[in-house]
Amino acid sequence: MAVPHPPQTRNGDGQRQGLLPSAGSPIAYVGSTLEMQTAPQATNTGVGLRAKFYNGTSPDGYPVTARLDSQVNFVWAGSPATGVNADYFSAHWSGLVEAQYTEAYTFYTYSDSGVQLWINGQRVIMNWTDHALTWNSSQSINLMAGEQVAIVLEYYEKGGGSTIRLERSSPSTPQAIVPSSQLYSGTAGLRKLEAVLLPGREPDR
Ligand SMILES: [Ca+2]
Repeated sequence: MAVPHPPQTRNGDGQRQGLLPSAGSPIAYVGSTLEMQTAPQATNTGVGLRAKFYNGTSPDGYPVTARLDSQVNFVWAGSPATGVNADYFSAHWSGLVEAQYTEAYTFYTYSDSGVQLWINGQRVIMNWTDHALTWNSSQSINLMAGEQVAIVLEYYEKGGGSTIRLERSSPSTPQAIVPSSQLYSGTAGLRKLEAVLLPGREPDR
């Protein structure tokens, strides 16, 4: 979303003069010149989340296997991955999720069975129970365009049907599967995370 530039004039020295921004605006002063930082934009260059699969219904310890999942939208008829049980298995997806708009987002899971979701370190969905196909949703989460926040999704299956889906919506985003372009993992995700954790320090990889 483009941010309109404030009206500007030039004085006799050729220096730019602009309307002073209100407190808390994203406009920054650099040196003696009024500059406006470019509003953050979504990059939409994600490739998916890191997925780890476990035998048993606790997604911790050493995984049986790991892979990149471009999105989370699965209906498994049996084992979800080589070496993983057809029943009594669990999964853990992690990485960063990017917002396209400065809006309030809602995240949704559609699961059989147990599910829990963390956004930005807060657990926003908790239905870690045996259940048939169930929708769960988070509270509204305010995000900024281009902002990337940590996401962790955990899931387990015991028997019968096996489904897990991750969706999101915002006022400008019809509810739909979170696309791979807004999910970051691996080196790309770590670079983004490093930039968040170490502001001002450019990732050198
Ligand atoms: Ca089941």
